[in-house]
Amino acid sequence: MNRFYQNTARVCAVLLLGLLLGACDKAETASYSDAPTAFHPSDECHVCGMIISEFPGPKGQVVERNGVKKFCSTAEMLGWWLQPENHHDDAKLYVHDMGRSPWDAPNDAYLIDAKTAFYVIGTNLKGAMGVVLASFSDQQAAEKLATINGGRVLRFADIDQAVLQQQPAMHHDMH
Ligand code: CU1
Repeated sequence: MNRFYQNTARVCAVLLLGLLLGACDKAETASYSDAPTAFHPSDECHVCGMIISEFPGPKGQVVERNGVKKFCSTAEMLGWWLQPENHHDDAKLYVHDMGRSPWDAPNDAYLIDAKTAFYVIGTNLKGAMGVVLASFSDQQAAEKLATINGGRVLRFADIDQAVLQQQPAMHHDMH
């Protein structure tokens, strides 16, 4: 009886070891992740080169197989994305969900798919480079901001170069 259990335990240990080794193998081959990463205090905007953390409001992030690009604002990322040469099939676009973040300190735990987000344009909120587009995962949260602060709600597909240029760039007071 004892011997039977000993043998069973031995077989189980061998099987378990095999599973663990297999899992390690997989982790090594699948190192690419298209999940968003946190913004670092020294990250610079891919377009304008400014330090992203110095600005309030939602930021943009593009995750591709060949790397991650970070942007000081949603508008700056969308302007970059609207250029056809930047369209890559594997690109994932992210923006902060301002329904779950204070405006001055967007929370990297709530980076959402930029293509399904709701954007509020025309508020008096301060952002970084370009027109301020406040991004939300929740339509009602976006509409609430538009009602309270002025502005209107746009979808990803509504945003083109004309939208991005319809207001003068809102420069953050850097001095
Ligand atoms: Cu920028």
